[in-house]
Amino acid sequence: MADEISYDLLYEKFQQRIEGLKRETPINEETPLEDVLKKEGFSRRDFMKWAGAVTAMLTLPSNFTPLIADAIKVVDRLPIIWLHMAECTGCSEALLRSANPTIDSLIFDHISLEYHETLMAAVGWQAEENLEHAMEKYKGKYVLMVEGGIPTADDGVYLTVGGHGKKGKDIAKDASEHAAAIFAIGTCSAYGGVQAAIPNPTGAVALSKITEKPIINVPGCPPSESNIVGTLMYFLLYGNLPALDVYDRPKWAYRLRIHDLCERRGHFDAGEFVEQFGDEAAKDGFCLYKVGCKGPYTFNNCSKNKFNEGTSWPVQVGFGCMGCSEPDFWDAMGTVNEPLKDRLYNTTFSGLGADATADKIGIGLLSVTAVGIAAHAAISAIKPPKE
Ligand code: FSX
Ligand code: SF4
Ligand code: F3S
Repeated sequence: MADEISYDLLYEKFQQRIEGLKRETPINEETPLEDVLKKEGFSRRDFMKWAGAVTAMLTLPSNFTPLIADAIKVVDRLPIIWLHMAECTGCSEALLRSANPTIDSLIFDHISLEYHETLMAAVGWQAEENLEHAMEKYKGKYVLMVEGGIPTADDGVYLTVGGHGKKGKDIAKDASEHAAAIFAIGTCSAYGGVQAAIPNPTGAVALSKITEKPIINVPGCPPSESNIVGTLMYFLLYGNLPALDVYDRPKWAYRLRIHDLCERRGHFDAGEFVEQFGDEAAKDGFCLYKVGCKGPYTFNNCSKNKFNEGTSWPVQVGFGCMGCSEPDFWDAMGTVNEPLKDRLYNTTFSGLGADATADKIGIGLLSVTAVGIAAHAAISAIKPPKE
């Protein structure tokens, strides 16, 4: 009953928020989203299916689906500034460069991207001016999305942007100052990423080390398009920040371990492991733990949401999870093709172990899991490999 009452209130709150946004002038005055989707061949049914999936993803009851469908139509009232720091642009690619556009990518194309270095037409001084104008015009209203780690060694000289040679760390700090919400998109921005891996020559750090402002981390190398759009939808609906775990990741997306929802989990529990890539067990789709899967240590929803238009995800194609949404995974997750075995994963970014769990369930619980995995692996090691 208590839940029903709170959902009623939430429904009302969302309605008010959407009505409020409707009263604002759309920044993107071009084609309405419905027409964009229709032109790309998406039916009303496809759209409602998408809205239903987002509703479920945000762990809202299914009667919220029409509201989500309504909300997305006002997404172009949110000005977005997207900054590139040190990275591979995989986060932008993940979202925008699928072979056929998805509803997620079309939405992202449609929203008002006031500044995005790899997408905007402007170049040189004009681009720099665009950023300054957008920050001024939408002061306190824009959503800032930052992709990439931020070099700080030698006062940040390893990342400068534009003709004035402004340092990445200063651009990110300035843009953070008057943002309505800040998303660190990808593991690089959330935790430093590949350029922060030992020996980290450029002194790359997470966005959270550059600004005091609250940040929502959307890690993954890259994160899925649905986690990026879902985080945006959350902000659109609630108008505030989602509940976050100890690493500032939204709990609705990063609450569970890869291992908890993995389609190969039954094989793990049965002690059926791939011993080497290409063996019979690999063909049978057995568990990838012994060839390096870090799913037991990694919090993300990849098995549910998948990548590339929901086609697949690492474990499905036969390669273990690398732990790409965990802090310092390049260094802390060991060798890619080898299991961590009984090594506890407890020396990471900010001194917390991933094993502290999304909700601080406690080191103890994971220690038991980790020991369980080691024992499990040892037991299966003495079993003859499956023919
Ligand atoms: Fe690349 Fe983004 Fe990895 Fe980093 O994704 S996919 S290196 S998280 O910042 O571009
Ligand atoms: Fe899936 Fe990896 Fe866990 Fe095996 S170890 S069940 S492949 S997540
Ligand atoms: Fe990354 Fe593991 Fe998902 S490597 S993409 S968190 S399956």
